Amino acid sequence: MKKLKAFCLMCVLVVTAPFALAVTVTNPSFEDDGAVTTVPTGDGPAESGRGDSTPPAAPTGLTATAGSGIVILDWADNTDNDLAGYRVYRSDSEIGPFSVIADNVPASYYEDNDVVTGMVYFYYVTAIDISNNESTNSEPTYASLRIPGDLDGNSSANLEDFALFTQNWLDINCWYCNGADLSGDERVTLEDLQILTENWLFNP
Ligand SMILES: [Ca+2]
Ligand SMILES: [Ca+2]
Ligand SMILES: [Ca+2]
Repeated sequence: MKKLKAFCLMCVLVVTAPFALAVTVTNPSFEDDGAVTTVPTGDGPAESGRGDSTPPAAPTGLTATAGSGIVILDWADNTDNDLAGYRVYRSDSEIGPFSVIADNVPASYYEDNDVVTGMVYFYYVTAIDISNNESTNSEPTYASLRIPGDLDGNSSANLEDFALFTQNWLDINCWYCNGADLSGDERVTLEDLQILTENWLFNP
């Protein structure tokens, strides 16, 4: 038994020695000059692995224009050199949640045909670069497919809408104003009341 142990110890020494030697031999080449370029990278996704992590600028100037069965989105062209495209987000609520309705949009323009009359849609867009970095959100905007003055979306401008309207009376700097800013100037004033009354009891 002792002999065997002694023999095995020898074995270990003999067997491990070459490895230890190998390690001491390979180490210097690693520490030579710290040149990372000699480390093999294989066929991995070198492009994405070495791509930048700087996202593009957020798109600006987003507008949403409602038409018949369509909302047309337009915004300014990004000037990022490594721009790959844009991503369009939409929600049917001012506060979200927003979900992606279009990706890899090549131009600063998008037509949303998947819309329903009587709805209000809220949008923002982001820019994506070739390393798949996503910008922060553009300023949000919205498009209404309701008749003007129909704040609750039941296809008529009536007392219920007037009640909602008065709740936001004289609000300022509200980008949607719960629908009460009918003129789109981010404030609820007599101008909006006039639009509401013009469409009073309108029934398409
Ligand atoms: Ca554009
Ligand atoms: Ca209504
Ligand atoms: Ca207004």
